[in-house]
Amino acid sequence: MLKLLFISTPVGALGTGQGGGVELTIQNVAQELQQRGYKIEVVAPVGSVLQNIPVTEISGNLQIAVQTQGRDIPICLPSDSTLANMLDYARQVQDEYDLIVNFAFDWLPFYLTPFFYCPIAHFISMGSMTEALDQIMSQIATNYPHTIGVYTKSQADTFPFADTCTILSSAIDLSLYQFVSYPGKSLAWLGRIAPEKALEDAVAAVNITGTPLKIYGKIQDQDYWQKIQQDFPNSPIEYMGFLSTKELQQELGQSRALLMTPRWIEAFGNVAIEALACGVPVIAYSRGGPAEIVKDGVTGFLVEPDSIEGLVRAINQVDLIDRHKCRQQAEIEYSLTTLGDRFSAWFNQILATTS
Ligand code: HBI
Repeated sequence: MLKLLFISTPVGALGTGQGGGVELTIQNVAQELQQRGYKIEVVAPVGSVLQNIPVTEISGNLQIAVQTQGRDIPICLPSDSTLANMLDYARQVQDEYDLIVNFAFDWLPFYLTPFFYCPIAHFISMGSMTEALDQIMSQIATNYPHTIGVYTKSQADTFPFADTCTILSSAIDLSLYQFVSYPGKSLAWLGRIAPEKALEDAVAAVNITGTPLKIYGKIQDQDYWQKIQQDFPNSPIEYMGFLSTKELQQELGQSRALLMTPRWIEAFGNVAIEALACGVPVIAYSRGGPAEIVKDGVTGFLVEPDSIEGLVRAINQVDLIDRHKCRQQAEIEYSLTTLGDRFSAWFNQILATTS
């Protein structure tokens, strides 16, 4: 069976939430392929934790989150870069593996691809971010066809090399999520608390409806979080912290609906399928990944992007949604089995063209 080396996102240790949705993707892909007999090793920053997957921890200084920079930022690496150290480790052990799978959304792994003799598959977990990344990714897309994988078509469409991307969607371990048919009163918002996720829109909406809103996720931008609380002093919101999947799904299942208010083109929106798996309808801006997930009027509502009134209207109708349909959609479209089928087909295609 194939031996795979995964290179993690370098922005934070796996399990801290700093890496957002891609942390879940690495856990789920590694878990499913290991179950199918693949030998998997994950190279990740010190402090990384995965369930039952061997992790090689690499020290050094973490990479700055690319979405906090502008489109024209120069390529940057801190001194003693964790990313560079991970790639040097991969270089040293590459002959023990059939394929390297890169999950870092950074310039260096793309630039170094021709320097490796082991083939590299690049899974990219966001839409287009900077000119320098678009350039180097386009070069790899041209010189190494089919080696770039994405979550969704709308994510791929943000890149000049859209047509060469392999669309892999996403999935969750459904056995970790329990269906809840009778929820409590609260709505939920879930994700990294940072400007691109536009939490302020969800707060503005519940400020109008008066519906309690429970907020889960890592506070990535403290000033941004403080500003929201100052702008909406009396809104019915409660910050619940960053929970593990186990704790999160227990809370999430009690929600009347999940609000998703991405300001950017959300590449996928793993939180949407986590909610559906618990029977929780999703109210989302009709933009990016969530627009490809939510079946409008059936498993939630798609709202005109950035429209607070649209969110309010959807909140007032959400009890009409049949929560069984939400769980059903997760089971049909987002199981680990379908994820494993797509990733192994992608890897086989790459190895067939590089051998
Ligand atoms: N920024 N530089 C950098 N590298 C990443 O791998 C990265 C990031 N920002 C966000 C991020 N990864 C993940 O949270 C998303 O891809 C899901």
